[in-house]
Amino acid sequence: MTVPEADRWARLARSKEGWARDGRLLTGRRADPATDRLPPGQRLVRDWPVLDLGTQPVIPMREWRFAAGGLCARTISWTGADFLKLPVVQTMSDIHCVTGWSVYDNLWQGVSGAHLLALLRPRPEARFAIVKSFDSYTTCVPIEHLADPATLLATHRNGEPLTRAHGGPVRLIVPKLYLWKSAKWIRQIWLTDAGNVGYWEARGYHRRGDPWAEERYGR
Ligand SMILES: Nc1nc2c(c(=O)[nH]1)N[C@H]1C(S)=C(S)[C@@H](COP(=O)(O)O)O[C@H]1N2
Ligand SMILES: [Mo]
Repeated sequence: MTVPEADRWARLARSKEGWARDGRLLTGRRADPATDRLPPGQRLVRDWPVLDLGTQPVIPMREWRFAAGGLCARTISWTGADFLKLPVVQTMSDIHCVTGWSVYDNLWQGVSGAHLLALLRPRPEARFAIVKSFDSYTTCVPIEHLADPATLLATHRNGEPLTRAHGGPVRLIVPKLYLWKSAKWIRQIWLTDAGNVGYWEARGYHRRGDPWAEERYGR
């Protein structure tokens, strides 16, 4: 990354902190996913933007390592080869970024969050998944959203492997929450009893982040 690019990313991160203080894009409306396709304050875009903290790690699948555990019966440690042996599913969903853009009709392919949870066997007190990435990004996802049938540890979009810029080789896709929960380049998922742990959550963003309830900021 060049210096001007690094500055641009640093400025974006700072303005996003300001948005949480100012309540940017809040409409005060609630929308119903059954009847309204676009959540309040969102606009549809055609091309999928790239948004991150400016460091895009290079991880070939053969070097990818992943761990999961925490408040559950099992601990998991996968290589890329282990991951590629898991059952694959496809889901179609829309994505909604808290900066205001939405992209419709993404066909995702990967391992379901529900399958990961079935392997882990969470304890009853597990309420959040703390997700860590290779760029040291973190976020928290309520466990019921990890279990949601639309949630994937995704490797492909629209039949193509995820590019590095979009989080390949493996990223989380949690389409029913704002896209900052969909961590790119995932390396760890840890089940805990408390949320609000994460890069944006520590900077004023919501612990759940439901676009239909406009949970952009706050707890
Ligand atoms: N590892 C990692 N994951 C991340 C981020 C990041 O900086 N690092 N940014 C989040 C934010 S704020 C958004 S909007 C989406 C953007 O994903 P995209 O670049 O594929 O559109 O990734 C999310 N996941
Ligand atoms: Mo975002």
